[in-house]
Amino acid sequence: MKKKALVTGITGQDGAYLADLLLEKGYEVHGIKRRSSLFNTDRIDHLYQDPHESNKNFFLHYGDLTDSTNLIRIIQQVQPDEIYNLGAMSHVKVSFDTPEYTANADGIGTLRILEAVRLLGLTQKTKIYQASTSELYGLVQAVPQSETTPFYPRSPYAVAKLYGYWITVNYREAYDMYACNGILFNHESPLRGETFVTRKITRAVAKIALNLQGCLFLGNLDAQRDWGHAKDYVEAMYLILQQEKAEDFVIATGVTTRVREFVRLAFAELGIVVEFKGEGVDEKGYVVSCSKPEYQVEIGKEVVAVDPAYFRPTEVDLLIGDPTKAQEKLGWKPKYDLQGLVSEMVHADVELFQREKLLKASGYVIKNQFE
Ligand code: NDP
Ligand code: GDR
Repeated sequence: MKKKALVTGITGQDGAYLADLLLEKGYEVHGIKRRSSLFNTDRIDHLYQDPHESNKNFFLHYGDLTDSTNLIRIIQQVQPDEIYNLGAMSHVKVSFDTPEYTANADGIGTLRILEAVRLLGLTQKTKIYQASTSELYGLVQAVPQSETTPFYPRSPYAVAKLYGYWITVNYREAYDMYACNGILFNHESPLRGETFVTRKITRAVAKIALNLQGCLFLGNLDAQRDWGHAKDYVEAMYLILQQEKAEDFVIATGVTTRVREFVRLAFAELGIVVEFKGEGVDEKGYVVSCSKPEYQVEIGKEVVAVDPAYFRPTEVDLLIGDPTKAQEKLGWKPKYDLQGLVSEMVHADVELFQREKLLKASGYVIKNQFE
């Protein structure tokens, strides 16, 4: 019998990589997708199977984490061996604009999954992975952050995820459920949402190099993040649910980098050297040299500037994770380093915008200006 996995947030960055991994491992994969007025399955379109095919192993169900009736219906129908709860309003800055919705989807949504499994009598069958986050650490208490570092959330998103974290621990202890938190530090990829800082940078660098954009406006250039690759991190999610005992794990690289440095590395990938001058809101990045003939950016051009609109009411200044427990108990080790991650993201975006440039030259309108 094939194992069955149910993935919420399957249309997101991690959902797409996890679906690939689980299908590779022979699982029958079920995903929950939200109804939207435009197609929202770009990241998983390659997994589409004709509904009339007999040997299907990939299924999508309409649903939403804010609606317990559909969660109960889908879980009853699928009877999953494993649930990966990746669905969330995952943008920290946006959570300040939509705090109540974020609490509902990210906090109570987690409770709805746990409670559905309990009500359906599946506590001894279904293992649950909860997508917890390094944002729980928030205001720095100690570094590097490990499973025992105290939490101090700094956004409506992080507070909602704090509820998700503890309700997962509580259901594990109260009902003897196999329910675990993966406390994952930032992880990125070419599939990363366009408004998260790394993807915003790699898209802009590609566009600037191809003369499709003038300047990149960013918020806090001093923030430090522990950035890994999503492909490595979904492997850890899977491993967390394969242990004998349900436990929580920090997943991180143990290396931290400032936003400013990520920008430098991304430009350098295309042979463009950028130097920063000035301080605070007046800080700017200028092109010093450009060594690759295919990317002609004017020397001295201002390519990065600060826009305070991107500042957050409360910021998380420094994240650096301690993955020792994951290394020792899960045998988890990332395959990508930061350089490899930056390189893959930048070149994927160059390819994307080279195609867009061709379309533009042929008279097509370029969409998606709202970043
Ligand atoms: P994305 O934003 O790329 O994906 C989020 C997914 O959740 C999308 O499929 C989205 O659907 C879905 N979703 C949003 N709201 C709801 C809802 N109300 N009901 C059902 N589904 C919903 O996030 P990532 O893939 O990057 O992250 C996956 C999970 O891991 C999230 O929970 C995130 O908070 C958490 N996390 C992420 C980290 C990271 O660095 N990437 C680090 C630590 C934790 P749609 O496509 O329709 O918008
Ligand atoms: P984060 O990721 O908030 O860490 O949450 P994001 O990429 O949005 O921000 C990282 C840091 O960069 C600074 N920053 C900017 N951020 C954005 N988005 N846009 C900008 O223009 C900009 N300029 C500077 C931010 O202030 C911040 O310090 C991500 C999400 O995936 C969460 O769901 C997840 O839980 C955490 O990572 C771990």
